[in-house]
Amino acid sequence: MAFFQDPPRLGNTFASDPLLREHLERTLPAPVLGEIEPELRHLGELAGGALFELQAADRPNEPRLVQWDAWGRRVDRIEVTPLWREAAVLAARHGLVAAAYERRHGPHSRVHQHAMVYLLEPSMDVYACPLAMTDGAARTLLELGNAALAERAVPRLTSRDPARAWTSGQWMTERTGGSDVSTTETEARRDGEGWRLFGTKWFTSATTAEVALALAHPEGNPKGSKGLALFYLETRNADGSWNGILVNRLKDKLGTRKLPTAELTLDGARATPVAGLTGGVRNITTMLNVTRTWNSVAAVAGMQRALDLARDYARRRSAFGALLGATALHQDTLAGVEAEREGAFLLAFRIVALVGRQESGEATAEERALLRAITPLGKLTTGKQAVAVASEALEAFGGAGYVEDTGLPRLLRDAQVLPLWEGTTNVLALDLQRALGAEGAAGALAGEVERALRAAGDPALRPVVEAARAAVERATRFLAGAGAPAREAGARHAALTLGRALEAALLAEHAQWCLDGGRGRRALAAARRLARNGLDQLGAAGDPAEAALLAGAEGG
Ligand code: UCC
Repeated sequence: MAFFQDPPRLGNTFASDPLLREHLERTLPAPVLGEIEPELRHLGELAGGALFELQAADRPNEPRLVQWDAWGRRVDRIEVTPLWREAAVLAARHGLVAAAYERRHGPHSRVHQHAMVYLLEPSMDVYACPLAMTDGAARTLLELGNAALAERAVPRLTSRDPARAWTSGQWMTERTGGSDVSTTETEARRDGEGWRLFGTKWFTSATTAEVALALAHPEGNPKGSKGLALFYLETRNADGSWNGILVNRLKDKLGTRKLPTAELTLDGARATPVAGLTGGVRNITTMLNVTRTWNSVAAVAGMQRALDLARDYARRRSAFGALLGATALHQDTLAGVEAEREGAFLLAFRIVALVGRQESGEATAEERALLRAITPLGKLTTGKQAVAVASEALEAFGGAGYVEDTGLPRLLRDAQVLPLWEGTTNVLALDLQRALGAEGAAGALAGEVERALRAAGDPALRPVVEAARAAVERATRFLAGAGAPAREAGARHAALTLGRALEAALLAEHAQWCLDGGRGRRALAAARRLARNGLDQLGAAGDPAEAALLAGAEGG
């Protein structure tokens, strides 16, 4: 009989993730865990079962822009796919944004929220994007203290009722740039009724949102980022027509294919300043720090999904007379990748825990400084790991990982956006340097690594402790000692060194807890492997003479 390969399968993705369960048990009070665990188990069942099946069935579908109706009216209707429609309902019902604002579990509410996001996102095809921006918009409106806007929008942005819930966009990027937004061309002009926006937004994700926070340049303000203001706008008028917005086209992107990302013309969209008529960039950073945290969680969620599938496949696929999972080389490959994802997971969820402490007013000054630094650090480190892990996981399927109807290539395409949007690796490496320059921040980061390493007393963890300490010392010396051009050239290497060292430290701490509680040696093996994968990335840091490598043939 002809041979047919069994496809990889998922079970309950909460049950199949010991690290998630251990982490929650280690960091949450037992009553909190007792309250949230049944729902997490349910979401794990859904994510590995019915929603996973819907995702597979939805694979060929993509969002569609219908610009004209049959009678020639401009309608610019964006139709999303069935999976996204289902994701919107699930997200509202389970409170994927709301849980953070209801604060049922005090400082642990953010962990609760992001544990749900982590479980559902891999089966929702990047519906986390609109949710992240919605969370970011709610936090920004509250933090900037615009009571009228907060009262109007936050109950909708945090609603559990799918019929009432709103999502938000974050409209920054223009043709002039998405990293450097100082040359934003969108103009804000005042008329008798208030402010109106005119310009082009070049990359607006989830353009189905009901509201958006947008950067614009109020007429008469000085040029440059300090002359920008942050505006709130509702995308539709009361009668359902667009609020001075034209959808020019949807972007044809490498990945995030279910996510409708549009180019927009703002042609007199009514908008309200959120907090004054300057300081827009500083004001939108509240939103960016929220979406960067989501990015870290989405990165670790994607890694876990890729590995869950690769592990299952290794138990089903035979080659050269043995199951793949029983061969030493395949085991070694997957172990190296699993160690990356375990470190990344603990870094992402450490950020989440600190956000929860900050929002509940319990964070110390040191924790606040630490959070400011590890938000970009986590985003840049986990984003890079997500791409590497997805690529390796696809390779673990051989050619099947490269074939669309297996559903596997999406894992790599959707990972590739993670280091790119919400601040590229380089932009965030520079932001990290800025954050570490603030009083107490460098000490807070070094202190966090030490805190975790001090907990890791088992002799088997000594190589991890030594490697993490050495990496932090080297990066700290580099950042303190290098002149400005070298510090900029080495920013990415220094940042990744710090990020990987912190991951190793958190993993060592976790491994010790597992050893102490008789929970096995998996985390110990992961910590040791992460250290052997390499923490110190400064070896590759730039030499100014390397500029010649960019010169091409004519540059000599
Ligand atoms: O929008 C995009 C796609 C949307 C899709 C979102 C989906 C998310 C899904 C995730 C889950 C799946 S893509 C576009 C993304 N663009 C960015 O993220 C911007 C990247 N660029 C930067 O972050 C830059 O560092 C800038 C834009 C912030 C730098 O701008 P400027 O003009 O040079 O401004 P400054 O002077 O550097 O910063 C202005 C102020 C300063 O404070 P003041 O005014 O008091 O001196 C900074 O200290 O903002 C402060 N600041 C911050 N504060 C800058 N960055 C931060 C920060 N991260 N946190 C706190």
